[in-house]
Amino acid sequence: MSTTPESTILLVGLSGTGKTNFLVGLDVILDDQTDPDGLKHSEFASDRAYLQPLREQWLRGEELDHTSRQIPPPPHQLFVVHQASGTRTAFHVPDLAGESFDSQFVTRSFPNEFGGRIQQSAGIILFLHCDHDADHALHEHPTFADASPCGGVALASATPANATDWRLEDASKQVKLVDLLQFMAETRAHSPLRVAIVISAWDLVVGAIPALEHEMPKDPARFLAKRWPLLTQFIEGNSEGFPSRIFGVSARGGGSTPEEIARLTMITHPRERILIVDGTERSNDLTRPVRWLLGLLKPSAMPNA
Ligand SMILES: Nc1nc2c(ncn2[C@@H]2O[C@H](COP(=O)(O)OP(=O)(O)O)[C@@H](O)[C@H]2O)c(=O)[nH]1
Ligand SMILES: [Mg+2]
Repeated sequence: MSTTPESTILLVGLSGTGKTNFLVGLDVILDDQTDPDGLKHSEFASDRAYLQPLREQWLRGEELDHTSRQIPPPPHQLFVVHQASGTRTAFHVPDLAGESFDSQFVTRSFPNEFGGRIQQSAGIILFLHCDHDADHALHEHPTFADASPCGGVALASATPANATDWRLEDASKQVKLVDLLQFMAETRAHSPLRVAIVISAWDLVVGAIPALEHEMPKDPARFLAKRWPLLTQFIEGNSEGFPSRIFGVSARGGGSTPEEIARLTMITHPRERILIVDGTERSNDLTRPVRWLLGLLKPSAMPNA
């Protein structure tokens, strides 16, 4: 049995992208792992003051409390064993509020502590919510269009009325994320950063009507390429600096209407609420992205085939 040094895995994503639900779902799976190649809890962290109440909310099907930016939760520590190889490891998973990542775009800085974590981390899990728009709504400022029927004459008066209303924080989500990745690469002095991309609330994609298949492809890599093209091109064009793998994840298992909550709480084994799609593999083993980041995922499992 080997023990690897403690690592840090960062959960990165803008607000409301499924980070906290993932952390809780991961904790549930670590307790009830059915994949012989998956990770399991080897022991509990002595301090579960952050995770335990959230887990209880999750089990009751409730919406989880919003992660506070003012009082950042302590980085949660997980002790795991990889049953197949006998490797034991521990890692810190800080669950930061999405606003911390939003504000990086505006202030052009990270808290020092976060910079240190980026340098040490084994990799990041980058979260996108399947229902969020990567871009601005098109034609948000239609005054940019040439309104003059006779061409050119009206150019001087075509100053967009709303241009001054635009603020840096209004930049599109995929621009913010590409900027964030560039910041992280610089912080790490350009040593490669493994990025597990998680598209969350995947149950919504699975349940989408066939007519939406073109807009919401059911393969996570195709979904990313379709809905987040700038981010996809950035990651693909910089694959040496950002080795990546794409996952579709339903960590909560469904919505938050009373009917959905009733359905979720009736499921006998809570782990069965969870779905992860990794290429052609479907399971509820949320440790897959973590295993990939730690180099413990079998190479035979081809990504996004
Ligand atoms: N349908 C569905 N919604 C989810 C899932 N995971 C998270 N959500 C919703 O996405 C929103 C943000 O989730 P949360 O984990 O708090 O995101 P965070 O702000 O990144 O920590 C909440 O309204 C969740 O209910 C899921 O698996 N399925
Ligand atoms: Mg959160």
